[in-house]
Amino acid sequence: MANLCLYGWNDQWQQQKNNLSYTGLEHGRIITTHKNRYDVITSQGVLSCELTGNYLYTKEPDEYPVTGDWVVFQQFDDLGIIIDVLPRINVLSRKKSGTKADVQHFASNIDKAFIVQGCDSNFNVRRTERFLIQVIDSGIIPVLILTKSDLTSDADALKQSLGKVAEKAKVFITSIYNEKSISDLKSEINPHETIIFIGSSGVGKSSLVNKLCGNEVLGTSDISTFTGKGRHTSTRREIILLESGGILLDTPGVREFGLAVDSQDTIAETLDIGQLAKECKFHDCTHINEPGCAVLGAVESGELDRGVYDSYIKLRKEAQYFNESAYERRAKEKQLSRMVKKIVDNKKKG
Ligand SMILES: Nc1nc2c(ncn2[C@@H]2O[C@H](COP(=O)(O)OP(=O)(O)OP(=O)(O)O)[C@@H](O)[C@H]2O)c(=O)[nH]1
Ligand SMILES: [Mg+2]
Ligand SMILES: [Zn+2]
Repeated sequence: MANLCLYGWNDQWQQQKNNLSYTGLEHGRIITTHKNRYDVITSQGVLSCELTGNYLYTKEPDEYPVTGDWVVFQQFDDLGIIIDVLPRINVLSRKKSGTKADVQHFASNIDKAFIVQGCDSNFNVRRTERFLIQVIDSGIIPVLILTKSDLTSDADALKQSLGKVAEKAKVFITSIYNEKSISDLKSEINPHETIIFIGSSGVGKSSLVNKLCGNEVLGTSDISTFTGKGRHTSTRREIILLESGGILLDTPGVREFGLAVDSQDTIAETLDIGQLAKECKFHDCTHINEPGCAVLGAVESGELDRGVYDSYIKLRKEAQYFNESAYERRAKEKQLSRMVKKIVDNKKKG
């Protein structure tokens, strides 16, 4: 028997289930996602589940359930059939690599995102900004973790180099060889909170999860940390419980983290440009070449770091492109479904 409260089930979820009149069905949380199957933790233990055919054919792949979702299901022998997904509190996504505007959801119903970076050659301020923007845009509390601190003589300098971005989140400097750093990080995890670990491959996400749990629940790579090069060791997203309470969601590292944000405001706010922009002469200033632009003025005076400004322009362009392409794609999809409907209707008539 599994106590689903340990996995985050509470009165609000029960209410959601009741509102949708699913009281007669069992519920559970997706702890691992495979290609066409889901491992769901239920009150009876882990059950392998599939989607109903109706779900598969009437929904877009980006509407399929993800790790972290609460689902209602019906059990047939040792297989569960997922009937529906309870409305998500939030979902963490990115732009699918190699596409213009396809969204890939990482996981849902997350309280905090631990954004992990190595204090070795992996460290990259621009990458941190990306992760931070996406996390904040999804309504998730970000936490920055600079790990492998044993590999540098000055982790504080790295933290300093994050500039104002470091003010948007708590920052932890950790090493799996420093117990105190691990227990400090653990104190950030409250019982019933779902924590997702994100970051490039090989930064040490699974190693941190193992250390926090106090045993080797996840496989980690044994590649030379000297080169700092990662190979994907974790291949799927999975949920692990902390004995002291807390739900940890490990993810495989990503090579590329494309933004999938709806609002450009999050980019400006996260990079601390929002306030400055209010002082520009023109309310629709693009901060590229307008006279009286407070943002450009701040770059000139050194108040705003040029690297942050360049990053802002680049990420804003990326988000704009993503949104325009997503809009075009949706319009094409609508057109296609209208065509299909017409054909079906004509067939019925004929
Ligand atoms: N020196 C040092 N090495 C570490 C630390 N944490 C992890 N490592 C090493 O870094 C390598 C990668 O660690 P993983 O935990 O597998 O990294 P990951 O982020 O889960 O990687 P993917 O699953 O591929 O995304 C392993 O060789 C770990 O032993 C640390 O704090 N210090
Ligand atoms: Mg891993
Ligand atoms: Zn401006």
